[in-house]
Amino acid sequence: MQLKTYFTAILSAVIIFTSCKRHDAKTEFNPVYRLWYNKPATDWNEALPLGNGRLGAMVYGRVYNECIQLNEESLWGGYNFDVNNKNALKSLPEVRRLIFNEQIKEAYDLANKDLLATPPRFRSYQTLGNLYLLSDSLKPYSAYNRSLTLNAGVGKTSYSIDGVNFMREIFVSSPDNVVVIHLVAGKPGSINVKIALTRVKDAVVTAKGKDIVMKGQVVDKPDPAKGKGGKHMKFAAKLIALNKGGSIVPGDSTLKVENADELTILLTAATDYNIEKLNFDRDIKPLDVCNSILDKVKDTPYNELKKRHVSNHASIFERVKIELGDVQTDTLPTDVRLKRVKAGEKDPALTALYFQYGRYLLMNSSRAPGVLPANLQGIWNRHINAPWESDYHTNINLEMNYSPAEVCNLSETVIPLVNFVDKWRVPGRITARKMYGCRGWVIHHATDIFGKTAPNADMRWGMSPMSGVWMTFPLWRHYEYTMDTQYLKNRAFPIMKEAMEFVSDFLVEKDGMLVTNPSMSPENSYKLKESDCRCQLTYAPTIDNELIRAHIKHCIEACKVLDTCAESVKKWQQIEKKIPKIRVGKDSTIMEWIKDYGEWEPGHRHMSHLLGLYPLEQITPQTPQLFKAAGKTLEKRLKHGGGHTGWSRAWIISLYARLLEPGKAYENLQALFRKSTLNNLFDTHPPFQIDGNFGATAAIAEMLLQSYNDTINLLPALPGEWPQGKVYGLCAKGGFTVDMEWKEGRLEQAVLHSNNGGVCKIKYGNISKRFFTEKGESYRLDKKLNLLKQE
Ligand code: FUC
Repeated sequence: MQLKTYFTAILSAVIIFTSCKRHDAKTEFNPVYRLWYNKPATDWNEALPLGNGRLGAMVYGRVYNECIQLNEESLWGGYNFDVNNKNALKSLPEVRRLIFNEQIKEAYDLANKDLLATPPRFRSYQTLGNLYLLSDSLKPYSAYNRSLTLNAGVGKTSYSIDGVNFMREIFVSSPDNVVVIHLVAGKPGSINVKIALTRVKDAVVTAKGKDIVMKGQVVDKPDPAKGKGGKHMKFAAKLIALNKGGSIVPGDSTLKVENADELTILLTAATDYNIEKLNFDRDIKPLDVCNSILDKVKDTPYNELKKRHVSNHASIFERVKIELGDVQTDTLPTDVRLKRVKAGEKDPALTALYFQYGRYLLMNSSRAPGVLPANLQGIWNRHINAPWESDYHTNINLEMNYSPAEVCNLSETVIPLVNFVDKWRVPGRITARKMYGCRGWVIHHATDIFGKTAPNADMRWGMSPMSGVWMTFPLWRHYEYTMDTQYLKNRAFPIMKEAMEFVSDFLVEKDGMLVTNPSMSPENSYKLKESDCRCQLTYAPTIDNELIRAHIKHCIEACKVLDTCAESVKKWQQIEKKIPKIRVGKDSTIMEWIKDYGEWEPGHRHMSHLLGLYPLEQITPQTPQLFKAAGKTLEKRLKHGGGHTGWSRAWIISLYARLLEPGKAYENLQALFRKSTLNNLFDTHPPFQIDGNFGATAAIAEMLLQSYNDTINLLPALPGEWPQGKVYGLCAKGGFTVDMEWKEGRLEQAVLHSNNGGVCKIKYGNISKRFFTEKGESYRLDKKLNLLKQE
């Protein structure tokens, strides 16, 4: 019997592990998915995040003066204007000559003057403001608890005063596009609160009837580093308070709720940002947007809103289940568990919770109704001027944000990123032409929501012209996991191809090679022989060569799938031959630069030259010399203090997973908990930066499942500390979903769900199998990867 027929015959026998369960009462209270605390948050880093991709809320869970810090994804300072340096094209040849001549200081001075954006910096993503629930009474309370249940997406605060139980629930609904807060008490008429909505600047708040309205416009001060001042983004927020029993008395800007039995607050917000224009759009009236959202929901009972929210949320969240050890009931508050782990205790269930939290954060900062991707803080930011502007850093951070998206079964979170990258092409083409005289589109190391594509900040950080290429990788990966050829044809490939046009034009000849110039190895510096130059600018840093080689591979594969661009493929193949190869230096590590320069900071946080190991597929056990050198490179970085930022540590975990070193991966995961994790499980750079959460979530997945070079590798870096466990619903390239169970550190069984059909190459330890699959069917494998019949 043909393999294919054989498999088809046994399909009905397959046990399906994964199921997208409907929401039921259990969903909401599942302790495995709960972060909880026995005291209110003392600062923002203890508050608990909720979001729907567009609106964010950080809940402190305070008793008398509850604070909920709010965000709307597009509320930014600044605006869209041309920042390309007019002198760039004229000075480019000289910058290139100086770099080739190793006159790096001179090159830096000239580039900083003539290539850097004018003005060099942009403004920040901003908080929307705070919602307060204030109480007059300061009576002592007991039985306090606050929690966030990840699979339901519901936050809860409960306590008791004078024998009366109080409970607040909060969620941010994606189907209804509102923040919903619900207050109940054990005794009728017990709810007495003043509701206030505030913002530190640029807003006016008024109350009327049962509504509070905030209307604002960002006023930017003139700043030579950031551009003209003026009245820029318009925004609005509106809340409606709906009481059962008692009364609501409006003040000038607050609502006083007296003796209510129950209270529901519905809040939404909007700006006049229009992603199509990468700018604000005065045809959009933010308050009208708020009104139309609220009009649709204001008559819907609370329970109905909650049901809609939870079933939508759980349908995405519950695609993946994980257990990394004995299921631990969460009898200890999350901050206490974290503290114990920091002190060296084992709590695999906390790792599982942390993994699920990463998924939770991504789905709540990057999906419809939102239109923008997750920024450096996802969507949660309390500042007017945030650290690094809470921007989109494209020299590792934004890429890392999306590293868990596909493998962790959250494919739709990539869509806002696809749209945003697509929009960059308009300003990116202008920068490519004006700065470099090139076709295609380019972006450098960071951008705002207005699509600034010129190199910004300073040439010590800004000169990363391959960032656009890098940013196409999550787009290509979306195809590799979904195998959606229409998406590839209509969305991803046009963006990839145009990025390749830029590469083709930007590369210059040097010693028979094709090299990038100017460029840098993100944010790291090298020593020039006998000089005190702390040099960043260079040509053909290893990362660029890895990026270009990978991009050419992606583009050629895309052309094959789409049966197009035969002529271009030939040209790209010619280019590929001339791209410098990854090389090993005198200290047996991967060379970071085109020459074997000494590093200024051998423990630097960026691991740019190891991109070929993870997430790319260029340094593998099949390239043993590079594979060994990659291990040495990591060792050296760590020996000199590498991994000191959360995201850097997260990357190290993935790198060790790819090196098939579970012990080291685990050790660095523990270091991440110890050094870079806040009480609300947010990653800290420091301060809070979300890329570490996302990078570590992807890294945990990478320890359990890898799929690259056409092979799915089961449990490739399973540490001894997780001897027994289960994971259901991780995704693999080629359109597969995988469920696994293991015992005593060994695979027990796996189920492979084929979402697209086709050949599957699968591996566990030394065992490899290859077989055909039918679309929509599932295959159960035993510990030796033999196919099982129905039991
Ligand atoms: C990169 C890193 C920094 C920081 C910033 C937002 O440039 O080098 O550590 O994470 O992004």
